[in-house]
Amino acid sequence: MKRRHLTALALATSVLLAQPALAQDNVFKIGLILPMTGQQATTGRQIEAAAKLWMAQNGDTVAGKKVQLIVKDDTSLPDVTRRLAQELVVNDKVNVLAGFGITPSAMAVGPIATQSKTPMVVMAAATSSITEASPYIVRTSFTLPQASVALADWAPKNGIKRVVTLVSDYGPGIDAERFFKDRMLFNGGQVPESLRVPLRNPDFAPFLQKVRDLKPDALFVFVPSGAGAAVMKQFLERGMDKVGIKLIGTGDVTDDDQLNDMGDGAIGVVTSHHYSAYHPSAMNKKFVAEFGKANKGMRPNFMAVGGYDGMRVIYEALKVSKGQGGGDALLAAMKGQIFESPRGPMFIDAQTRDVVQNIYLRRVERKEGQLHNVEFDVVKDVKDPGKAR
Ligand code: VNL
Repeated sequence: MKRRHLTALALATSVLLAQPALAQDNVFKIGLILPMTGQQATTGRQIEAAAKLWMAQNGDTVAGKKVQLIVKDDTSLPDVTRRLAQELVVNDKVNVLAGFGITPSAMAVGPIATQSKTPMVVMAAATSSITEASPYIVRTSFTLPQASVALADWAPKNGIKRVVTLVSDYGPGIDAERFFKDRMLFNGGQVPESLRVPLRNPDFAPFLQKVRDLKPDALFVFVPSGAGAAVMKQFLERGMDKVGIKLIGTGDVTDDDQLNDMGDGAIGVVTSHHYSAYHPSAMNKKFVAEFGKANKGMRPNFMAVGGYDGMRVIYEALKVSKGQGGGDALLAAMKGQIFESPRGPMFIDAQTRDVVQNIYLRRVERKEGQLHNVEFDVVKDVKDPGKAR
């Protein structure tokens, strides 16, 4: 009697325990770690909005599972990113880690992805070497070498032979500086000076004064998304354009999130990048319109498209692996994906897990009353040149 009672109790307990586990099995969790506050908050806001748009357009049930997005704010501090990733893996048992606004945050999480065999989709950070921080990393943003080389090919052919570089002093800036400079020299150009500004609270004034004294044909700039408007403002205030110095850079500086507020001084700035909100495809027009409608008219920037395509890669991998086989099956199904993105054609190289995509040359123009990055040339299917070194 006593024994039967115990068995019944044990049975009841195991059923109780099994229930949440069963429910858990039918949920697919994406831990989205982003800078939602602080200096890089625009990146978090753009990517979160894009991920939510993707889910609104494509539903939240994939392969019979309910997709749950868990957004965490790392304030762009890598120690916080690491702690949040740990909690998401251990406590929330997320199936995928995603987001990563800046390189140090992505680097901090690589070992956690490897140890827990959790695919990690890098939607923003863009230093070439990030994909080497874990075999579980897949990237849907871009790399700075990828974006910089095209501009160093364009510049000398267009009367810009002497260029001073000015970059944020960390991973992506150092990549941009090195690949832009090497390619300029290869093309017979000159880079008389390379300047680096701190990532946190940069003051561009003393650097711009130095550039003014050097009087190059152009100043090449890389600063992370969100910092471009400050560079543009100080560049114009110091009258750099008036003394004949052009501003060029990767598209981070004429970021679509800020460009329209930069004023007519931005007109004519040439940049190279993988995404413009003005990209003339049907898919992009729909993306921009629906993104704006869902977010009080906000214009998507290259961060948004990295988040949107990252969600595509995750959804497709879940579909193909049918939610079976855990992180390894999911990762395998992310590799080699090829699809049309609002940016244009896009490919996740199965060997490098990095993005292969078109890089466009664009010039800021006023179109339909708004400032836009208008594409005027394209280098097709660019692989990250950083991987060959
Ligand atoms: C990074 C690269 C961040 C490019 C960015 O904006 C950017 C990075 C926040 O790798 O840290 O535009």
